[in-house]
This record gives sequence, C-alpha cells and structure tokens, in this order.
Amino acid sequence: MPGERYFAARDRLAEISTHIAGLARDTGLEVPEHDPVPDVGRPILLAAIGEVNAGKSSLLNAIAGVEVCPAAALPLTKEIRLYRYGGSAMERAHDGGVLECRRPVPFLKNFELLDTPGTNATGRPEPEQIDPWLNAAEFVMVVFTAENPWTAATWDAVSRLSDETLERTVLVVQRTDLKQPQDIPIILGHMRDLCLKRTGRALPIFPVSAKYCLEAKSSPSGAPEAWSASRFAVFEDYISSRVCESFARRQILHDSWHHASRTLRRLEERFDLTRRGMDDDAWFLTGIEREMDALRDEHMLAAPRSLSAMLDRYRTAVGDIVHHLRSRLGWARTVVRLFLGDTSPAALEAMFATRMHEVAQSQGDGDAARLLDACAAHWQTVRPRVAERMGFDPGPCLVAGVKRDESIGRFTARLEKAVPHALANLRVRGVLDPLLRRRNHTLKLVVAIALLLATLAGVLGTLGKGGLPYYVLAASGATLVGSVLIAWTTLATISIGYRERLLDSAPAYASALEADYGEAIRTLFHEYSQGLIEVRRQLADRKAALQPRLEHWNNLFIALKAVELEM
Ligand SMILES: Nc1nc2c(ncn2[C@@H]2O[C@H](COP(=O)(O)OP(=O)(O)OP(=O)(O)O)[C@@H](O)[C@H]2O)c(=O)[nH]1
Ligand SMILES: [Mg+2]
Repeated sequence: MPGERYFAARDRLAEISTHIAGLARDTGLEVPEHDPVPDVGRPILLAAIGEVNAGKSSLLNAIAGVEVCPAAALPLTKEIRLYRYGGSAMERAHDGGVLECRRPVPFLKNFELLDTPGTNATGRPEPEQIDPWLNAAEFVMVVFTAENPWTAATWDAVSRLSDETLERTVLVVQRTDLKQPQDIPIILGHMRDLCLKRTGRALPIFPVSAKYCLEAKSSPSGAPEAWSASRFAVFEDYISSRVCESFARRQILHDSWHHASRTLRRLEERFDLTRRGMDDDAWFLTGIEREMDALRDEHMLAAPRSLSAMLDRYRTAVGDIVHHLRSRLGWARTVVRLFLGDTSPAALEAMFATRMHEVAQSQGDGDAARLLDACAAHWQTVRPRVAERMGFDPGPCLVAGVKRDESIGRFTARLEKAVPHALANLRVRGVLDPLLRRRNHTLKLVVAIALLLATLAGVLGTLGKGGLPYYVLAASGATLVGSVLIAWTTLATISIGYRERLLDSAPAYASALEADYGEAIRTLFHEYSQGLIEVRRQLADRKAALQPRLEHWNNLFIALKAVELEM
C-alpha cells in the first residue's frame, strides 16, 4: 500500500491522541473551542478518470490490492462511484448522481476511491458534476489504455482540469502488458508532447499494468515477476511521496501532534494544580486538627478548676461522713455495738465511696456535656469551611450528636473507675479502724468494771453488809458516768481528727484523679477529631485516583515523543 510509513505514524498518533482525549475527558479538561482536534484520520481521496474500458476501475483495484470496483470488458461504470470504508457493504445515492459505496476493506480506511464512467461513455456525467470531486481529490489519475492513448475525449477532459487540479494530476498509461516493452518509451514520448500541447505542462506519466499488479498483490508469494512487470513500484512510490508524505499531510500530522502535545501540557498543568490543591487541602486539615488540639489543651488547662469543684463536693461529703460518724459514736449506740460488734469503719468507708462515686458521676456527666458542647460549636465552624474548600459536606459532629450519650458515658466511666483507686490512697477505713478499736477497748473495760461493781453491790446487799453495797453501787454508777465522759471526749477527738485527716487528704485525692481526668479529656477530643477521618479518606482517595492518571500521562508523553521521532 502506498504511504505505509505515513499511515503507521498517523495511526500511532491517532491512537495516542485518542488516549489523550480520553484522559482529558476523565479529568474534566475541556477542549477549547479555538483549538479543535485536527482530523488526522481523514482518508486520502484518489480519483480516476479516462475513457471507457481504459482500465480505471482495474487501476483503483490494483492500488487497493483487492477488487473493490467492478471491472469488465464491457462498459461498466455508469455513475460516479465513491468507495469508502464501512463495517458492511452498503450503497447510498448522493445528490448529483454520485453513488457512495461502503465496503469493509481495510485499505479504504486510508484511501477513498473515486471511480468514474468513461469520458466517452454515453450518459457520462457533466463536467460540473464531476469537477468538484476532482477539485477535492488529493490525487487525480487520468487513465489511458496503452493500446490507444490518443483518444480526444480524455485529452479534452485533461485540458479542462483547473491549474490547482493539474498540480495533483498524473497520467497513467494502463494495460502496458498488451504492448511490447520497446513501444512504451515511444508512447510516453508522444504523450509528453501531447500533454505539453494540451496543458502547457509536463505532467508525470506512469506506464503500468493493473492486471499484473493485482496478480502480484493477490499472490501469497508476491509474484515478483508480475510485480516488476506491473511497474507499480515506481508509481506507488510516487503516490507515497506526493500524497501521503506531502506537505499538507505532514502539516496535518504536525498539527495533530502539536494539538496532542498542547493537551498533554494542559493536563500536566491541571494535575499540578490538583496536586497543589490536595497539598493545600492536607495543610488546611492539619490546621483544623491544630485547632482541635488547641481546644483540647484549653480544656486541659481548665481541668484544675473542674477538679477543685469536685473537691468542694468532696469536702461536703467529708462533713456528712463525719456527721454520720458522730451519730454512730454516741455513748448508747457505742455500748450496744460493744456487744454486737462495731462495723462503723467499713460502713463509713462504703458510704464515703458511694458519695464520691456519685460526685464523680455527676461531675463527669456535666464536664463531658460541656466539652461536647464546645466540640459541637467548633464543628459548626469546621463544617462549612470543609464544604467550601473541599467541595463536600463532612456531615454533623457525631461525637456531639448521635453518639453524645456514648461519649459522655465513656468520659464518666473513666472518672468513676479512678475513684476507688484514689480513695484507696486515702485509707478512709484504715485510719478509723485503730482509733475506734482503742476507744471500744477502753469503753468495754470501763463498762465491764461498772457492771462488775453493780454485781458486787448486789451480792453484798444480799449478804446484808449494811451500807457497803450502796458504796459499791455508787462506784459502779460513777464508773458508768466515767464511761459516758470517755465516750463523749473520744467522740470529739476522733471525729475532729478524722475530719482533719480526710480534709488534709483532699489534694492527694485530687491529684490521684488528675491523670485520669486528663486522659478522659484527651480521649474525648481524640474521638472528636475522628470526625475528620472521612475528610482525610476523601483526600486520600483523590490522591490515589490521581496516581494512575499521572502514570498514564507519563506513558502518553513518552509515546508522543517516540512518534515525533517517527514523523
Ligand atoms: N491485459 C490487461 N487488461 C486489463 C488491464 N486493466 C484492465 N484490463 C481489462 O480491461 C477491461 C476494462 O477494465 P475496467 O477496469 O473495467 O475499465 P474501466 O475504465 O473501468 O471501464 P468502464 O468502467 O467501463 O469505463 C477489463 O476487461 C479488464 O480486465 C491490464 O492491466 N491488462
Ligand atoms: Mg470502470
């Protein structure tokens, strides 16, 4: 086929351009109106004119290497026929008596063939019918038969061709196989003279045999002898150099190449912009994360205030506990417990623990709600900023919204968990235990003495020992009064001491809670910052989507450079 090098480069370029256009489409890059895609794939139109039976159709078939146009010994081509590529054979009449014939012949993807009725055929098309086609053709072949290349009708047709058309016209002497080789130069000489006379210029003249050419092209071996006898090698080289590799065609290739290159450059700029936008977005998200950290630190710094509020409630609880202790240490209740056993330290410890638990719970719930309100208020500012900058709504703040109760629960649970540990350090029970044990021991001894004395008084009274029983009974009563005094004084010292001890331990209690309280704040803010995870994921997805496009771009860039060398 003529122009194979040209078509190979063109097809490669067309393929790359298609990929580039696809990439541009995927990327949302619009083709600017002032820079339309050049039609690099437009086939080359070859036209053949000449007298009836000159071998026009056969010549077109020989160039195609396959029988596209019907050829026969009898006058055959009755109308202008335009052979074009089509998936299946189909014919359609055009205005002006032109019959468009679609054929599934690969050759027709690169060349369109214009076959015409003989210049001397009856019912031949009028010049105004055929001339526009000849003006549009990139290569016009005036076909003569070697047996009689002098027919006036064809030379008249040559004389009528415009200067522009003559620029693209060659004379073809067909069926040379029917002449002796030595006759050919003589025929060509005469034709040259006639051509000069008729057109004023020396058009190229090619003596060929379409019959041998088609034979060679159809033969699996290539039939070198037939090929050489067809003289098609020189003719096709000429078509290649004049038409396929013409300045106009090269220009289309270059235009197409530059268009592809410009699109690649615009894509590169777009990718650069997208990449920079993503970096900016990442930086923007880091900024928001910093805001979240700052908010967290602000609340961490305010933590001592919360803890001191908690300590106020601790002190109130201490007052209540000590009040309870005092009521338990009354003389009568103490004496009863002397016999039943004293569980006061354990009971007070349990009571204190319950109170502190309640304190932690209400304080935790309140603090967590306050922190979540701060998070929600901050998210109100984050949401529109993300939507405006990144083009999508990150949604409501979950941690302060649908998951609010869970978050509060976690925050409070953390604080509650810290309470037993902090109380253990205070030794609420361990401090009270020995004091009460000592007191109970003393009281037990004194009460026992009083009871013994009372018993003794009873015995002495039974024995009739005069006034002695009364003295002993008085001593017993005095001992009991003593026990009341002891109970009263120790009640005061123990409860005051216990109170001081618990109040002195308040800072220790607070510092034992501090670490857990801080950790609870950190956890809550960590959960809050998770709201940006979806935003980060979106950004990562965009980055991941860009990567294959960048690789595709790179491959297309290299391929386009390679085509430039081929061109
Ligand atoms: N020997 C020989 N015969 C040829 C050659 N080319 C064509 N012929 C014969 O010439 C006759 C006419 O060929 P066509 O190709 O139909 O000629 P055409 O100019 O298209 O004729 P119309 O369409 O009728 O105007 C046919 O019988 C072909 O077989 C050739 O190179 N050598
Ligand atoms: Mg024909």
